[in-house]
Amino acid sequence: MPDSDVTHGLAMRTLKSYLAHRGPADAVEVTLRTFSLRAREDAVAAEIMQSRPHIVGFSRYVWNGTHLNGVVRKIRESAPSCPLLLAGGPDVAHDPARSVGRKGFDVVVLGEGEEAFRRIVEIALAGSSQFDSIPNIVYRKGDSEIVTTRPAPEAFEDISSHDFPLILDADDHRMFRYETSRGCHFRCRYCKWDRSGARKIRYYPIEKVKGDLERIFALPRLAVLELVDSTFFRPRDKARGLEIMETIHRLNAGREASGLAPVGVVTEQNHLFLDAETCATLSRLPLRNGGIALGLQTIDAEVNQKVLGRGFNRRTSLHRIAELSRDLGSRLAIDVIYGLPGEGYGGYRRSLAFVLTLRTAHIGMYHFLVLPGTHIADHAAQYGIRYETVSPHRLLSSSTWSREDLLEAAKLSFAVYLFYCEDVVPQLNPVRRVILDEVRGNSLPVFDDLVRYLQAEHRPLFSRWLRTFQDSMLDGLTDAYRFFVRTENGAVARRILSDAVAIAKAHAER
Ligand code: B12
Ligand code: SF4
Repeated sequence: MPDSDVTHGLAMRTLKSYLAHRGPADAVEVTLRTFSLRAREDAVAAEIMQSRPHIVGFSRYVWNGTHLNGVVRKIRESAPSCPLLLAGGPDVAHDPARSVGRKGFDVVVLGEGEEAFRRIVEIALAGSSQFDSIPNIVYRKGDSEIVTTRPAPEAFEDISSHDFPLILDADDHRMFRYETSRGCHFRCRYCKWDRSGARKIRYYPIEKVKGDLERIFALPRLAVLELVDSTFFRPRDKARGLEIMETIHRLNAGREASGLAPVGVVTEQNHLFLDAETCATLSRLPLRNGGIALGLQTIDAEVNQKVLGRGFNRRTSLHRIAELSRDLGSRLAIDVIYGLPGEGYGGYRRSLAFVLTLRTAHIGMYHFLVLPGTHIADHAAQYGIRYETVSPHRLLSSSTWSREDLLEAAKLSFAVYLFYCEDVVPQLNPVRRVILDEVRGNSLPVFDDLVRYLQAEHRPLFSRWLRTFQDSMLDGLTDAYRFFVRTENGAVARRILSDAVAIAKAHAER
């Protein structure tokens, strides 16, 4: 149940495609459903049960775990004969035994799920509920026995053999997520990107990728393609990455020739792997503003190396990122994290101040999540880390971050989103223009003043936005956006805009 109203998550598409091509396809009908996180749990449960499913599979991530538990409870309460309830996804792995039970899921699949899903369906179709032969799962046997099957860390999908097309399935397709490879070459200690931990990238066959892209780009309403690979241009992947980007150029040219708008691309890249040739290729993509995301996280070399386990040469990296921001301009978005172990609020401010000098269209500022199963979570005590035991596992405090520091960092980040990041609240873009055109040097003090202003002049509103923002970044920003578009808020909105422009201009004159 991903949190998008407009598209299905990629996991469910890949699972369905695998089943259709490798599984007992004729005997099953697979329907994909996506719900907003705002949908009521009983309504979601009722809608799922309306089609009288035999098996219901859920994708569980940090952002939907609590909601999913509620939906599962409602299904169990409402259905006299309950379907088999499965869960998979990155957020089941850390505590599967707690998710499985008479009130929870029947089966939890750990790690990549295509083959496990196929085998569960096959066994269920044969009328059995004995899943012991499937590695890497936890399931309820009978009324109360919880079985954890043989671990098989090596059982990662051989996606190079997945030569069949991805089933696109019906939805509005304004945005589509797609992967051409899995895994990551690095193993940063806070990240769960590469669940194999193998520091290896695995690839889908290039002909399949091209075929899928061809069909995806034929979708008339498609506006954005999000490529969810960890990176594209590692030296040994560069030729392949360029081939994929050139395919996208060709397909977009085809769209334009037939009167369709080109598709904007969003992609994650590693600054170390971008050179003149790859930048030139990326520059030709109709990338959305901030379409190329770089996960900088912090400019602190020691934190990068000793705490996060990332190779990081401060001089080279910052120089390279500054060059990229000149070459790729507004296409670039840089991500930073507040709450990282080993650095405090002062360190975060230094990273943010650096990123602001790059004048990118977007900055991603994220509250640190202590994702269970990561090295940092396993060594939480070493950094005095306290974090939420339930999703999304936000940092609560650590040896270097107090609760108050985290709150200050959230306020500052919120102000940067509001008044700096292009189009988060388009009505406030004039403030960004003043900051970019008129403020010289470090612009962080402008945002300190903007925070002070919101606290002094709009305290209830700012507190509400901030509370929502701290619960969910997207919801907090959406709340602010909605405020500014409502005509009944026009007078306050205009006042915030003119006061904020004046605050920024005051810094320009210094
Ligand atoms: C696209 C993406 C997003 C998208 C949304 C995704 C969506 N709605 O579908 C956006 C940009 C919104 C996003 C945001 C965030 N994301 Co994100 N995102 C991803 C990304 C890059 C790709 C997900 C994907 O489609 N993968 C491809 C599919 C095929 O893999 P998969 O989802 O893991 O599915 C496989 C298995 O898990 C399993 N499986 C999955 N579901 C099911 C269901 C069943 C029934 C079965 C049997 C098996 C199964 O089988 C699948 C096939 O093998 C992943 C990293 C990655 N490469 O996976 C991070 C990732 C999922 N995100 C992550 C995080 C932390 C976030 C944020 C919280 C970051 C932040 N600090 O704000 C935000 C939160 C968003 C929010 N709403 O609050 C973490 C999640 C960790 C976790 N425990 O859940 C990941 C793993 C990245 C990381 N660095 O660790 N994200
Ligand atoms: S943070 Fe980025 S580079 Fe590091 S392991 Fe995760 S995906 Fe790979």
